[in-house]
Amino acid sequence: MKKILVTGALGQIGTELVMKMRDMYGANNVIASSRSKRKETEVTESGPFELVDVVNAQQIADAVKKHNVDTVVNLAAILSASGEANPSGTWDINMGGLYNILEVARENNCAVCTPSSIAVFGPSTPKEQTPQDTVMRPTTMYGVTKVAGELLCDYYHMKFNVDTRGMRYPGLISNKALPGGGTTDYAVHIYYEALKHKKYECFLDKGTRMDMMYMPDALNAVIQLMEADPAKLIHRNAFNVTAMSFDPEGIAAEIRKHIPEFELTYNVNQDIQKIANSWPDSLDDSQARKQWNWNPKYDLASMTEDMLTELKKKLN
Ligand code: NAD
Ligand code: AKB
Repeated sequence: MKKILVTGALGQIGTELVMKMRDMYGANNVIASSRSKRKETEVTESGPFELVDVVNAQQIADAVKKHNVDTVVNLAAILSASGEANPSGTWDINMGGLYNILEVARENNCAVCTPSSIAVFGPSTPKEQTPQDTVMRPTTMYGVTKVAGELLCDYYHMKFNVDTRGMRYPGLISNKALPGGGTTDYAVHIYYEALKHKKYECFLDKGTRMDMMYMPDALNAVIQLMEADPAKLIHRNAFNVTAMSFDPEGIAAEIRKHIPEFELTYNVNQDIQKIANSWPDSLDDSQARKQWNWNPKYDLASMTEDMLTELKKKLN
């Protein structure tokens, strides 16, 4: 049975991943952690919880030893839009935190799963069907830390035999925790505003196409990749994964099938638009499909139906 430490566990992914993994592996085998605990939530109360700031290597090591951890899922990070407001903090947390986790993992024989992002790509990357192995020259601090992080994880595998794995997530859409300061966040906010006010003012321009995925598929991706037979993994850090690709008009058209009077307007944030323009329009995830049977379940239509149903319950 695995003993898993999740860092950054109170964010958009951790809020749902911890609960799913506690169901699968047993509540006491999944240790949620974050650098602070502002309130009690089901994540902090349904199993072990530790205060771990990933910039503090001793706190990571203490949690790993205390709970006999054998796997770390590292979710602590600063995302793209917030990262441009604080590049040096983004470097310290995304790179310094990952380095600390890899060192603790090397010393304590832990496997490490760290999500990467479509942010590893940049303006010189092929935009359509972006291949698994291609040009990676990102123009955001977040992207720089994600490329360097992928290389560092591969290095720890090659040099020290640490079992490191990761996937390049696209924008994630979910209905439990709000997203934490990314370029793709509009695709979550739009559903809340559609239900609350029947209109949404988008900070990205029409025609801005990016890859996206619904949270249930994103959770399956981590678990499937962590469980994958290592003999079948040619790549490790990190796999392209995607489920759909759309622009603001595309998601609005889908929402209008359920809320016909929904209105979409634009008030473009040029700084965030620049980030979105530097990312792919669509990813080729055939290597993940081949090497560990990646196969997402939700497309734009089924995700929209589920998002609106779940959010209606939450907002009522
Ligand atoms: P999030 O911002 O919602 O959560 C990250 C959490 O990390 C936050 O709760 C934050 O408080 C915490 N944190 C920040 N600094 C910390 C530190 N020093 N020590 C401990 N915790 C700290 O992010 P998320 O969406 O849950 O993303 C998790 C991972 O997935 C990140 O690596 C991110 O780059 C990656 N990812 C996310 C998406 C997405 O759309 N959500 C897409 C691609 C990749
Ligand atoms: C962001 O927009 O920063 C994230 C990501 C795609 O990495 N959602």
